[in-house]
Amino acid sequence: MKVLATRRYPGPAFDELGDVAVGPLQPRDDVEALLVANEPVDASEFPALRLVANFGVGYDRIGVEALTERGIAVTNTPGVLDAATADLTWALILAARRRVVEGDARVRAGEWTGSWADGFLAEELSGSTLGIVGLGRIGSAVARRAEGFELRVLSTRRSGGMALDELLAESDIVTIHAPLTAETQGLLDARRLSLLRDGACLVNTARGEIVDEDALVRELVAGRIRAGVDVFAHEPHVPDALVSLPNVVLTPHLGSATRQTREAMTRIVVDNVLAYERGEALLTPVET
Ligand code: 8YV
Repeated sequence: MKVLATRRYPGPAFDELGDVAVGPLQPRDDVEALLVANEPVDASEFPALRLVANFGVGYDRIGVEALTERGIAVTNTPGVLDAATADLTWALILAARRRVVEGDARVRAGEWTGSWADGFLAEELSGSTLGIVGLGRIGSAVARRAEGFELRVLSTRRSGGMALDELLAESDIVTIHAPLTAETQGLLDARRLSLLRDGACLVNTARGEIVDEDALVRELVAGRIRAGVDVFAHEPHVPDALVSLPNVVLTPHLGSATRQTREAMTRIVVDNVLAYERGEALLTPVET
């Protein structure tokens, strides 16, 4: 198959594809398989296209329905990034809750000039309540890690679980692990964000669009809550207002960014392409 990849995806498996074109999604008649990282695909620009293999579990930007209608198969990389994303979630929970980045900045600025025995206090982690919005594969990995920190865990899930409003009002820390869909877009709107407890901590390693970003900025500017944010509504744009705030920790969409996980993602992407070429069943097809 003639393959176009939007970048050289990490790890040795990539080389098994042989002669791959690497570059942006520009119209081409010959391309039969696209390797993308959630970039929108316009099938009319690739008349020979038969397969889109996404490097990532979330495929919200690709336009899966339009592709499926044209008989183009789509695959993703579920499972292999659960641990890495759960670990980054905990890094953000710990950093935001214990003011780690703020402390680092104060040390670097030469502002640590005496004992802070009487200041720079944060809220204890152990004994607090963690609310997981979306108890799927990644949410469950976050929940397993919560046991070690002795947290009480609440959760919502696609079907079942508790009501979201109740979870928001009862949690000290809220972390989002839902896919971006029509139902979850703007799920944490201004009203729901206002339900968060004073001093609560909100962490998002899922998708920026699940939270009303302007409303989140307002809550953070008001200093009412803390946050750890890995994903944004218009990546790589980060709202200016967030950059100078001490009560938010910002990372550049790093959830799956460990060498081991990214290489495992490439392995799945490549195995899907090879399976398609051999006429075998796809490993991880996206079903619509
Ligand atoms: C990205 C992700 O795909 O899996 C997902 O849904 O968002 C990530 O793994 C990855 O960061 C490459 O952009």
